[in-house]
Amino acid sequence: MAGRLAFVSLLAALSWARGGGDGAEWDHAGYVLYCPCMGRFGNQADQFLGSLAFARMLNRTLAVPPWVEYRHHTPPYTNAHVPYAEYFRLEALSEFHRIVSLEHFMEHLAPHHWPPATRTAYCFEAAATRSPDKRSCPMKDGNPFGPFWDQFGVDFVHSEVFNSLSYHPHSMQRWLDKYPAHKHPVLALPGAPAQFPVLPEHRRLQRYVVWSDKMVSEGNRLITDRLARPYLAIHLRVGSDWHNTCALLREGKVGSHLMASPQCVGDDLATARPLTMAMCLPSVTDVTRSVRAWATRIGARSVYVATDSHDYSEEIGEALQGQVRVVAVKPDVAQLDLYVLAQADHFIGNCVSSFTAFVKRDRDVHGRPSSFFGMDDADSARNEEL
Ligand code: GFB
Repeated sequence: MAGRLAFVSLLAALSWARGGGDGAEWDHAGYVLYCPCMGRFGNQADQFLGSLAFARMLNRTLAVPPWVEYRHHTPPYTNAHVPYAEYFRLEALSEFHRIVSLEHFMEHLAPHHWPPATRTAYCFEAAATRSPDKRSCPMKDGNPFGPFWDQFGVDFVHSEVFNSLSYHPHSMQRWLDKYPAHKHPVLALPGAPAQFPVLPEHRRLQRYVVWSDKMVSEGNRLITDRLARPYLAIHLRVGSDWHNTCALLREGKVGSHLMASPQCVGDDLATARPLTMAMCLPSVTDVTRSVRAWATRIGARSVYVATDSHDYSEEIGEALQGQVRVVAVKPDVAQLDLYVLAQADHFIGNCVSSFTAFVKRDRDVHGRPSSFFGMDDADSARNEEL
């Protein structure tokens, strides 16, 4: 079976290399274009999986957008648009569905097949009502929308407004009837045609999100140079924006489902377990307790801390009585943290964060174990050690 899978992958790679999947030719089944205009990396990655499923549902090629990275605090303060292939292998996606990078689409296909006078935007009526004339899709209003399309020199000259469609599979036939590819070859959308958080059935698509060679080599170098296996990795989402997010929970303004929390509490709200503050914003005591329990359980020789703010490395070091190396690199490229978290012998993440969710899905694909701050399993590990 493994041999057959390898053979199928090889065929896919060869077809890609020959041009069968590199988007060199126009796809008469049409294209889906969108701006990943909601949230930061983890949010964009969640919605990317749904967008991939949406493109496949409509049998259109997905123009894979660059990641939008916000540089609010570092010069030049404008958004960076980082090609998908910088972090992940484009060709791995084509094992699931036809894709082309948006950069390739704009450079090689758009000049001939999607010339400026034909550029139509497609959006929900609710979005159009926010525009001055109440009838145009607000494709370029504000940041990140305007800069995203401006990087490709795209302006939209028409709008197609819809209201009785959704991105869910039960709308598939209505999409096909309303926007057949021969009349509407390029569906350009203001945001991802996907839900946040990712739908349970789309989580498995993470297996097609495969790290680029560059990330593998940089990540492995970091692991070899700085860590000793077995290593425990943790994600601390504790910065000021996160305090504001978790305040919604503390004040009872949200229930169990808060951003990526279905990954912990369950997808069905009716049966979801309660979401607690320790799951959203673990205290330093919660963190050191879980780290100590899991470090003991796996015999960790080092602990890798990825964080958006404090790394608590002093407190963690003390809790481990100086026996285990505690490493917090704080790399400029957040994806390097994601890579190292994904490779750990055990991972403890934050229930509510989609940054953690990316790691959890990646680890699930490779059968690596994960747990979450504030949940029982860390405590039960601790109890086993007592
Ligand atoms: O990835 P993300 O959507 O996860 O956004 P959430 C959080 C961003 O913060 C990441 C940085 O993309 C990183 O840029 N960040 C967080 C980190 N944790 C780490 C870390 O451990 N290491 C490094 N290097 N960087 C949502 C946001 O965040 O939270 C929304 O997408 C909003 O825009 C909401 O801010 C409150 O799901 O955690």
